[in-house]
Amino acid sequence: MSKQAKQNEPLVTHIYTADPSAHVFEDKIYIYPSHDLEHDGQSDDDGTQYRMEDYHVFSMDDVDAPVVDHGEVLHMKNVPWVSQQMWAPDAAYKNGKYYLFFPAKDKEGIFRIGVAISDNPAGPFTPEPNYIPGSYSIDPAIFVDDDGKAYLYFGGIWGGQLEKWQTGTFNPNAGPQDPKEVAIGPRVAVMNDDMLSFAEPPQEIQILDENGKPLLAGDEDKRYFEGPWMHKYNGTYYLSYSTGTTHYIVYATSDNPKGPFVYRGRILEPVIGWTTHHSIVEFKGKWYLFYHDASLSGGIDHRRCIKFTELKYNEDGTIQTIHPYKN
Ligand code: FUB
Repeated sequence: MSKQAKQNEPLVTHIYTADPSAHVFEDKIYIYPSHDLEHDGQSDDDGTQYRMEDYHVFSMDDVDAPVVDHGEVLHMKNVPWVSQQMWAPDAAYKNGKYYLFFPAKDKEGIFRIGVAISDNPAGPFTPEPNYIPGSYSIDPAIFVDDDGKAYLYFGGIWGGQLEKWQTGTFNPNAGPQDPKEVAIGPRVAVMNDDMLSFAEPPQEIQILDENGKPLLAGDEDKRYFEGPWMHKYNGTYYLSYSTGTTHYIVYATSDNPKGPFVYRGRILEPVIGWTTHHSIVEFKGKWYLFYHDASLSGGIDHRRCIKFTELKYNEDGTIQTIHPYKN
């Protein structure tokens, strides 16, 4: 079941998909998205409506080629530690193998991050029996730098439970931040060479405004909410993410993959649906933004569809803002 890829149109229409993490492996674009389920159940700020149970992998030989569905590559029934909600995944190539990183709730209802391994970018993936020790929250994004060092970025507030980890242990009663507090940052951890464990405890990333002051929880059009992505352009590290409540994809830059990062601007204006989540990849000398919206379902937040569009830089390295519904 394949459909010709076209920019700004759903890449897949036979199932609902979201949170596309795109990479170039073996000269093709591979996409690792969430697989949204069609249900009419409860919807709330904790994201109960995002009930995903499995992952499919998609590939495109080129940006105008058919999108191939490689089928179900991992199901939660085969992951011993998972109880529910397999949310946004990502993948990396290292040691001659492909590693799929995915968040899900453990048997105690706490989000953790697991790894599954394959010899093939299209899977299927074999999960490790336990989640990564010391992992928590959601939205893993794995970045392998030019020197081979792998960094795992992760974290999401509200349903992603990041507020509950501010003291280092899980506090189920921790609530939203005061708007005057310094905003909670995403986390980064260097992976061990086996890609299965952290080489060091995760660190919180600082995101500063243009004047060098940390963004505050009340800076809702700029502060971190969820969906981190890391890419490198002309030697600079670009951390991009969703602002959640204000529905932007924004970015901050640094000369160090662990930051601190300085806020630089917007990449994507709001899309149809509450969530926005993206990835950025270079393919054949051009850069592309993969994103999702809820247009395929007529705006139902948890029935989304993955899309892509070209992303352009200005000469000074800033990114041109994309307006998803304007030509
Ligand atoms: O798809 C479930 C959640 O919605 C993701 O983890 C978030 O980034 C948001 O897209």
